[in-house]
Amino acid sequence: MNPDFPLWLRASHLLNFVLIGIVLRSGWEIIASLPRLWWRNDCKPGTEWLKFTRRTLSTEEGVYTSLMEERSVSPLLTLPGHKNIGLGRHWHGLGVSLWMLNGLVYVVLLFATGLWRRIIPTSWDVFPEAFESLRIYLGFGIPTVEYFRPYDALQMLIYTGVVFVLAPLLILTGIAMAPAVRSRFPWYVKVCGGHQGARSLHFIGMLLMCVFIVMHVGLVFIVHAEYNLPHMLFGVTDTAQYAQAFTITIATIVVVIGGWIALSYLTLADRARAQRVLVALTEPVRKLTLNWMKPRMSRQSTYTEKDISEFHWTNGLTPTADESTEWLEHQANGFRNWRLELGGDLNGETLNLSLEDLKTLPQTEYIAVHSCMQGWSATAKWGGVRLRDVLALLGPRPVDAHYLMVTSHGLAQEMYDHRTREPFYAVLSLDMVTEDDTILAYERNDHPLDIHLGAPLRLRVESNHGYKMVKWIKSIEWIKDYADHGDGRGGTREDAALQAFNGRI
Ligand SMILES: Nc1nc2c(c(=O)[nH]1)N[C@H]1C(S)=C(S)[C@@H](COP(=O)(O)O)O[C@H]1N2
Ligand SMILES: [Mo]
Repeated sequence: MNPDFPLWLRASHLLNFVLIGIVLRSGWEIIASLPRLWWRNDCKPGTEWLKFTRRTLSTEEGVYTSLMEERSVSPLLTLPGHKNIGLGRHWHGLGVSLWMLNGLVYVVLLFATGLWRRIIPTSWDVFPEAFESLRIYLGFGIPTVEYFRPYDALQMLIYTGVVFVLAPLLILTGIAMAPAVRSRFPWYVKVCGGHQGARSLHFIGMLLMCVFIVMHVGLVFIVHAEYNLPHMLFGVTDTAQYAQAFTITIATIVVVIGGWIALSYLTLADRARAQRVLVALTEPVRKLTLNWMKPRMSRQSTYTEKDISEFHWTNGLTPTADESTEWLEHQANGFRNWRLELGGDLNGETLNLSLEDLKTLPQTEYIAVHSCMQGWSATAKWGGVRLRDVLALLGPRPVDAHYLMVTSHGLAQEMYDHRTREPFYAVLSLDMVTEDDTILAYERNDHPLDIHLGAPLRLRVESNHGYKMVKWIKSIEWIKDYADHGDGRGGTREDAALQAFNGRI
C-alpha cells in the first residue's frame, strides 16, 4: 500500500521539528541580549513598544552601554544561555541555514509529487469549510474524521499560511537585519520598516510560529490521534498501531527536547571550541550569501537629514583614569597633542598623524544606519577621511600585510575569561579596508565627535555591525595574521566568542 505520507515527508517533518527548536532557542538568546523592541530606528529608551526588562534607562547618551542590558537566561530555555549572544548568533545562523535547506527540499518535493494539492487550497470553499471547523473547535468539539482528507480546510489554510507566508516573512525580515544587506540594498531594509521594523516583525513572526507549534502539537494529540499518529509515524492510517505510534511520538519529543538542552551545555562546556566549530560550519554559507555583497554608495542618498536619530546608544564607555591616563590628558588638551600611530612593525616606520594632518586629506561624509549585533540601531551623519586614503600615506602595502589592526585607548568592557581588561581592538580584512564607506570619523552630525562616541577619532565600517568600529583610536597597524594578536580570533568581540571574524550578519 502506498503511504499517504511518504518517507521524505515524514523525515523532513521530523528534521523541521529538531531545527525549529535550535532556531527558536538561539533566537531567544539573541533577543535576551537587548530585550527591548522598537518601531523607530533611533531606539530611544522609553519609546519601546515592548520590553522584557523593568529597568528604565535615561535618555542621556553615553552613561551606560548596551552590553549592560544583556540578560542571562537559563540554558534550559535558550541556546546556549547565560549571556552568550555571539554563540547564540552562530547557532541561529547554522540552524536557520539547515532549516531553510530542509524547507526548500520539502517545498520542491511537495510540488514535484503533486502533494501540494493537499495543503494549498484551490477552491474558495475552503473558507466556509474552515470557518465551520473553527466553529466546532470553539465549541470544544472536534470535526468528524471524514473532514480530514488527510487535512481539513482549517489545517490547509493554516499550513499554507505557515509554509508560504509566515516562514518567508521570518526569512525576509531576518535577512534585512544583516549590515551587509543594508549597505548593499538599503531600499530593501527600508521596505521592511528599517532595522527596528524588521526586528519587530521578526519577533512577531516568531511569536506566531510559537503559537502555531503549540496548537499544532496539542491538536495532534487531541484530534483523532488514533489516525494522526500512525499516519505521521508509519505513513498509513492503521489505528491498530496507535499505541506504538503514541509511544514513539512521546519518546521522540522527549529525546529532541533533551537534545536541544544538551546542545546548550555542550556549547557552554567549551565556548572557544563551540565558536570554532560553529564558525567553520557557517563559513560556507556566509561566503555564498553575504561576502560578495559589496557596499554601494547609493546608500548615501537613501538616508537623509530627516532620518538622523535623536538618540544614539553607546557600547563601550569613555576611557577612565585606570584605562588610559594618556587619552585623558589628550582630552584635557582638546586633543592637540593626540597622534594617530599609523603603520606598525610590519610597515617598518610609524607615522604619527595629528587631527589636523588627517583633515588635510579629502573629506567624506554620509548618513548611515549603525547597527549593533545586539539589536539596536541609530542613524547619524558621519564625517571623516577614507581609511584607504590614510593608508596611502604609508606607501604600498607591505607584501606580508594581509590584515589591518585598529587598537583603542579604551579597554574592553570585560574579558570573557575575567582576566585583566585589555585594549579594545578590531581586525579588518583587506576588502573592508578599501570599501568607500570605511572611514576614520572625526565628526558626527556636523560636530566634532562626542567623547562617548570615540573622540577624537573612530572607525566606521558601514558594511558591518558596530563591534568592528573601534572608538578612541590609538593605533592602526598592518599585520600578517590576526591569529598572532589577542586571542587570535580577529578582535575583542571575536575573542569573547561574540562574533565570527567578518561576520557581517
Ligand atoms: N574602544 C571601543 N570601541 C568600541 C566598543 C568598545 O567597547 N570599545 N564597542 C563597539 C560596539 S560593540 C559598538 S555597537 C559600537 C557602538 O558605537 P557607539 O557607542 O558610538 O554607538 O562601538 C564599537 N567600538
Ligand atoms: Mo555592538
